[in-house]
Amino acid sequence: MKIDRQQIIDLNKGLAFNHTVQFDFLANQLHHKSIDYQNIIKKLKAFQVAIPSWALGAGGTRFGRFSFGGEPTTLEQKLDDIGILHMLTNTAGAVSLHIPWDIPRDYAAIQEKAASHNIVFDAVNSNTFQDQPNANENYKFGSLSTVNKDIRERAIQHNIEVIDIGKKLGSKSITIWLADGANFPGQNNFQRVLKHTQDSLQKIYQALPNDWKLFIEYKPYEPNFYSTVIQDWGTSLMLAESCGNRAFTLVDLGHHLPNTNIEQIVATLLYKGKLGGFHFNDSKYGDDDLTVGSIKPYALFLIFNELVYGMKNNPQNPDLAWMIDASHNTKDPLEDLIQSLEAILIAYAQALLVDQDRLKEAQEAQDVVACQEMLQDAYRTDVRSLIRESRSQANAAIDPLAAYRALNVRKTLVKERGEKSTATGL
Ligand SMILES: [Mn+2]
Repeated sequence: MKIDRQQIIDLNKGLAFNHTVQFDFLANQLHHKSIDYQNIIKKLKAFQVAIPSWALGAGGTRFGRFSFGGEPTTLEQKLDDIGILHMLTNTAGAVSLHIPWDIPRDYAAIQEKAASHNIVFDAVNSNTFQDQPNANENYKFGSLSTVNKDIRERAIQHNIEVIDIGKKLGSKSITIWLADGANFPGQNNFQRVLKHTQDSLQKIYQALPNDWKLFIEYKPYEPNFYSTVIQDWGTSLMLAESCGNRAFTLVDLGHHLPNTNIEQIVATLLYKGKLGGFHFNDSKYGDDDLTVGSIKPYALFLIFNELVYGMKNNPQNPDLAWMIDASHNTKDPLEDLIQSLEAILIAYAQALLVDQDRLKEAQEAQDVVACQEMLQDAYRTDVRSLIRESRSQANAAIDPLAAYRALNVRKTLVKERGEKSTATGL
């Protein structure tokens, strides 16, 4: 299925009057506050988030998987789904591939398909957290960190193969997340597994093309429950520094213990020029992979406040890679992704409302109340009509979720692909 641009323009016509009333109201308010809302709209229009190839089907849990009709079964179909998202939202112009779930069979055809949807290839992701069918490696006790030298070498080789696949598609970065760790005290010698991991990452880094970046993700627990080798941002940063200046830390919002001050981690990494990328999702208890902004929208805004500050004030930090990393067990994955993209843009737009110069003045005057008021005023501003305006200007859907439903996207996909199609992934 491919949505025609004209279908969206026609749907927008029906929403134009209400949208204009709401947008004019907000534009007036922002004008009175001397906020350059046109510049914010420009930034929203340009903002692109990579959709992970594993998020287009139903997600699995440890207890089961309930498939969703019309799931994409090939990489081509996954790109078609992202094409639909991008057409509706104007924010999904990139894909993040997971290898080996999505190894292209025909590179030229895949590149052509992506180009036809205006999708670029963002970071590629390696997988040493599960054994592949008929593979020799056994990652039960770890991969890059394990005491078994042969398995370590194979895991390094896998990552180098992933880089080679990415090179053929035009990717410029690889993300490594390690499931390595221990379930019980004494199982691993902490120092030895850390050294193995560092050595392995350095070998992968040596195979990295000059214009590529290496992103090192961290996570405090799961699937191992006693310890994880790369447990936190400090360990990730230390490993990135041991590799070189093209290695960076990647922050996945769900990979923190409850109540962690993620915005402070973001600020610290930006200051050191070592924040490489982001995996957006939300969580209540752990790595819940829930829809972005569905549980802690204020925390998301505070994170974006640091990101916006960093993008303006930290030239030492490279452009960031924005990705969603979520799993959908009960929702239509495409609807869920539309909700996530909306939540990301809302937090970004709110953060752009913060007058950093005035905030600095209040901070220097030690006016705690004024500081808090400034952030909360931005957060409590309903910026949705700004986002709708940015989409309308790009001929994307003013209301993407409503358009998705009005165009019967899922029904059409089920008709095309069947009720029982299953996407690759967990
Ligand atoms: Mn992640």
